[in-house]
Amino acid sequence: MDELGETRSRFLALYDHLKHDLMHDADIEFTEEMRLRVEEILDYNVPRGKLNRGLAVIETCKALKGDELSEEQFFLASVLGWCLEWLQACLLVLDDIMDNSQTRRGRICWYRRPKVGLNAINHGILLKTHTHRIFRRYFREKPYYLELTELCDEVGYQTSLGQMLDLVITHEGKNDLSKYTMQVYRRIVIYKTSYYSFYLPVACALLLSGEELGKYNGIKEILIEMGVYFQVQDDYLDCFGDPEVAGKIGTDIEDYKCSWLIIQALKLADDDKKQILYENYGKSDPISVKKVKSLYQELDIQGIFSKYEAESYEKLLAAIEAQSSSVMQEILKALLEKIYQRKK
Ligand code: GPP
Ligand code: MG
Ligand code: MG
Ligand code: MG
Repeated sequence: MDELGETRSRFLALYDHLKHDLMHDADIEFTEEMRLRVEEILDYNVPRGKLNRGLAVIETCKALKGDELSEEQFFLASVLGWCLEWLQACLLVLDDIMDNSQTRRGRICWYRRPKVGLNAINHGILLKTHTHRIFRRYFREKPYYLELTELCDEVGYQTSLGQMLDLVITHEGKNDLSKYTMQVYRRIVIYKTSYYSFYLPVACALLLSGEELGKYNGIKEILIEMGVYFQVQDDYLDCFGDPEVAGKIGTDIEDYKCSWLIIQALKLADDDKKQILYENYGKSDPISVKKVKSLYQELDIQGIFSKYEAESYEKLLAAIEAQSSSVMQEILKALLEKIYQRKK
């Protein structure tokens, strides 16, 4: 097994331990029924993703140390990594309800499961409260506890505002599709995706390694741009990805989303094509969706995406190579390589 594969399996091995902690919390009088339900919620929603965010905490800690982590350091980095995966599970459970999605990670969305429905809102809240309990249990005595807690609260707040913007803009776009501009788009995705997906794992690893968040100038900006690139890919895959590979069926056209694709199409379309977009975007009937997709193809949005992907990669790489710390360069490059030309 290669090094990454080994890190992954050591990381995965900790999941049951954390789940066990939560199901046998001494402060709560669990019934067997409650335990089973919690276990079901966790097993369905927490461990089955790409684990990018969780693993990034461990990889970043390793790089900052410049050596293998001790057992204790690996354990703490993994606990923190799992907290980010728990947060991700919370966000996805709730996002799928708001986006009326069908599938996630290759299976039916949690809220669409029998006997779940809108109970999933509470399950999302439960998953979030779990992160606080895990934090308290393992980090309470640590010198960085307060800063870590505040960091996670701040990023949670930013993400929630980003999701709010995503939904508000969708509502506005319904009256006027021309509201969808790159400026608006960047604001949404920086808040809803970049902070928690890219800045948070690296910032967590810095605190865990006893370093200051502001130590490396300019990395926050790079991580935010990486998040924008990641969300553009997500928007592309929503329409042109293979649901079998991505594990989810796209909903952005039906949902009237301010997606990167519609912004590009609006920029290129002449009046006739714009008319087609205005008439068919945001409708859930398959014929309308097909018309929008055909128009994307006519406008060669796929070609424009490939160009964007190559340019973003080059720009990010140049910004990373301008970093004075070679360790930080290594960390950021690893993150970029993981997502470049991703299919899921
Ligand atoms: C990705 O948007 C953003 C999130 C998952 C953050 C959700 C934030 C909340 C506060 C619930 P997306 O809808 O494009 O993701 P996906 O394509 O995976 O559904
Ligand atoms: Mg969404
Ligand atoms: Mg969604
Ligand atoms: Mg999406």
